[in-house]
Amino acid sequence: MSADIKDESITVITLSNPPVNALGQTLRRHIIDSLDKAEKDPACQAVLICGSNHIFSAGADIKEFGLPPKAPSLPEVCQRAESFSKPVVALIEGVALGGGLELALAAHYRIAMPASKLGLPEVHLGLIPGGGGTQRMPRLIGISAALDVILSGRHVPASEALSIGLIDRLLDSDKDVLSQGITFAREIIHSGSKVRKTCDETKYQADKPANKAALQQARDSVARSARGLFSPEKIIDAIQATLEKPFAEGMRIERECFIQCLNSPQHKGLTHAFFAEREAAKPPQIHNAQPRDLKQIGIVGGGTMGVGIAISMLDGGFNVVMVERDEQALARGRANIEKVYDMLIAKGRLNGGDKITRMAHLTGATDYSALAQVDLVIEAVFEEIAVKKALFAELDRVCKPGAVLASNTSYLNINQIAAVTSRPGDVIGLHFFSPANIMKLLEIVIGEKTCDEVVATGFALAKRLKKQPVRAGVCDGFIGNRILGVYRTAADYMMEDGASPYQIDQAVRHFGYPMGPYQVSDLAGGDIGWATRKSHAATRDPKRRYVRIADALCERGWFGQKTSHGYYLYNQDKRKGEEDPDVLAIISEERRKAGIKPRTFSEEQILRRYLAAMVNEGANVVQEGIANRPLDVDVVLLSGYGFPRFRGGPMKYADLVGLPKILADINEFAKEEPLFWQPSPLLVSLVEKGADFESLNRSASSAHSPTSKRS
Ligand code: 3H9
Repeated sequence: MSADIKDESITVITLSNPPVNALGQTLRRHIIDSLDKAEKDPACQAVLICGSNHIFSAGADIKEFGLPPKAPSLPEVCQRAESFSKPVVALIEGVALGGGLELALAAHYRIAMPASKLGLPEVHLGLIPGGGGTQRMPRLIGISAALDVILSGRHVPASEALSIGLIDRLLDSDKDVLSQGITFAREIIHSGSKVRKTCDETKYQADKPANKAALQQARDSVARSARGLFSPEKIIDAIQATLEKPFAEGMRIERECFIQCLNSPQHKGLTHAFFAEREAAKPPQIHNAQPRDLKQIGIVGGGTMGVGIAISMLDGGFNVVMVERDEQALARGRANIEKVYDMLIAKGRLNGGDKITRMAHLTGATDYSALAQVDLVIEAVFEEIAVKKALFAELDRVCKPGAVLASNTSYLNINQIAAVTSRPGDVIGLHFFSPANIMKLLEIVIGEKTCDEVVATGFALAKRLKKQPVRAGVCDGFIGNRILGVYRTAADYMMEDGASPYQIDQAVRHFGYPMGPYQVSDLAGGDIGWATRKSHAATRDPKRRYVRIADALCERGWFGQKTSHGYYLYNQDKRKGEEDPDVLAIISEERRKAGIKPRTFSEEQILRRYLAAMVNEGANVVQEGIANRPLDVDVVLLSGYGFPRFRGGPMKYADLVGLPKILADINEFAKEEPLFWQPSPLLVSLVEKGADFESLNRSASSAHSPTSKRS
């Protein structure tokens, strides 16, 4: 912790706890001790609180949650700052988030650099602000603005913070931060301004009808859109207290709600997701490797995936060369990119100038020689191994030495693709998800010979594109699609055994998914899976049960939304389908042909099968090294497959339910369907040892990263 600087009449308290100045117990103690010292110091006339390393504070130390509480608590620290007898100024640079902003709210004045961001993102961790944020913020900026900031958890830019009254002054980005802070504190002293307690602020309390309406509106909106989240309701309860109760009573209510949230499984799931995403982005393979420099990117293929990837690259600031087979296809690709940008402009998410700048970085070609100078080329051509092999042989011929050769394949074997080149170390899978410019997940598929430097380049690229990278090994479908194949089969078996697709979709939605598997199938288009099934028909294990329902729909040309008919019927409102009696009749007929007497499934029974299949295959994927750790499986399913974030991912969910219970379910289901329900050896061994997936995450982190602070 850096020594505090004392400058004449101003005591500077520096928050220093790298990397983000989280307010752990040592730092909290330091703040209280420094304030106590400054209070007694007759020379001190004002206190300036600032952060080290260009960041104020990211809030409470999330790793301390769940451990026995250690004094002083964050509310005590904030209370001490607010009740300080001399003016306290919070000097904000970088972010002031969560408890960090709550400390600033308890200060008497707040000033910030233009690039800073302020927010109370506790809702993303299943919490409510617990350091007085729900009580001080509404008093400072009003109920309506506070509801917006706290319920969204968004990072408010400093200029907006100034306009809503969250800060008192925007500083000059060209001048030294600390000296501007000291100047401001001196102004306060010389103008005779006194302490100004946020808890005493009353200016927004008077407008009772507007405040009540804002609270009701927030409750309605949360009921509509929070999909089972617990903390938003609690946030509103605590904010409501600012209208009805004195400050101290409001603080008691906030604490009560905070503790309820802290003890909820949703907080555990969301916190797991937070750390898992960060761990997944730095796998052991890249610890000692330097990424290659990337400036120019080549993209082969201007179809849906090629277009999405191109937009993502252009948004990331790269120069892009798109190669297509002829001018017509190239023009179509270019037009589709423009279409996406025009849509964003229409929605106010992009301005016309940005579109022009981005499009200026795009060039097109119909000859592979245009890729001679690119630093990385990614192909998004037809998903067929012979096509990919021929293309990579060509890329090997034209690309400069050191260029990364990437495939966007979703299933195919990267080792076989790499083997046709003279530089397999440079070949990697970069599996984007559709629409590639929107979906966060990027599976980085590492072949047997992919060199660490190329892996590191993939992860650096993901960061630049603001994607969530996860390292995956080579197998059919990698992590995500392989697991999807298995839980989707479990759903198909249930459908053939008696559950309707609508009932399955509903159960999955009630669990927290935005859509059920059959809605997803209708959205993606049934024809793609049908083509794959037909191509695999000759090699399919005849002993394995095969559900023909999807084929029966496709044979009628019912491919989902694009044909207005799939599992659902799409009439006027094309996106929201209706249940279709004809589909149910087809399912009944298929059951009859397969000799199956339908039985009923409760929602709970549906979910147990669906999730057990997911967890079991997740365990297989870890056991085989396709995923580094269970947390990598969680991140893939969370960021690419709609698994509800508040449950932390399937492996975290399994830990919370208890692995013995999941294994018992699998063993029970195996009595009916032994070929499909084979317990993963990893799951069995964890249950035997009384261990869980989290223990594997921990041991993998400590084995590979001595600096990891995961707890
Ligand atoms: C709270 O404040 C509750 C209170 O209201 C009440 C209490 C009573 N604690 O994301 P990055 C680590 S709840 C501990 O890669 P970036 C992170 O794990 C808190 N550690 O960097 C990573 O570690 P590692 C409310 C934290 O530049 C490293 O810092 N606050 C914390 O992309 C770098 O993080 C939040 O929810 C933390 N609070 O983004 C803010 N924050 O290197 C959460 C980060 O070992 N944090 N770490 O992997 C963020 O949103 C981003 O980390 C931030 C930086 C924007 C700050």
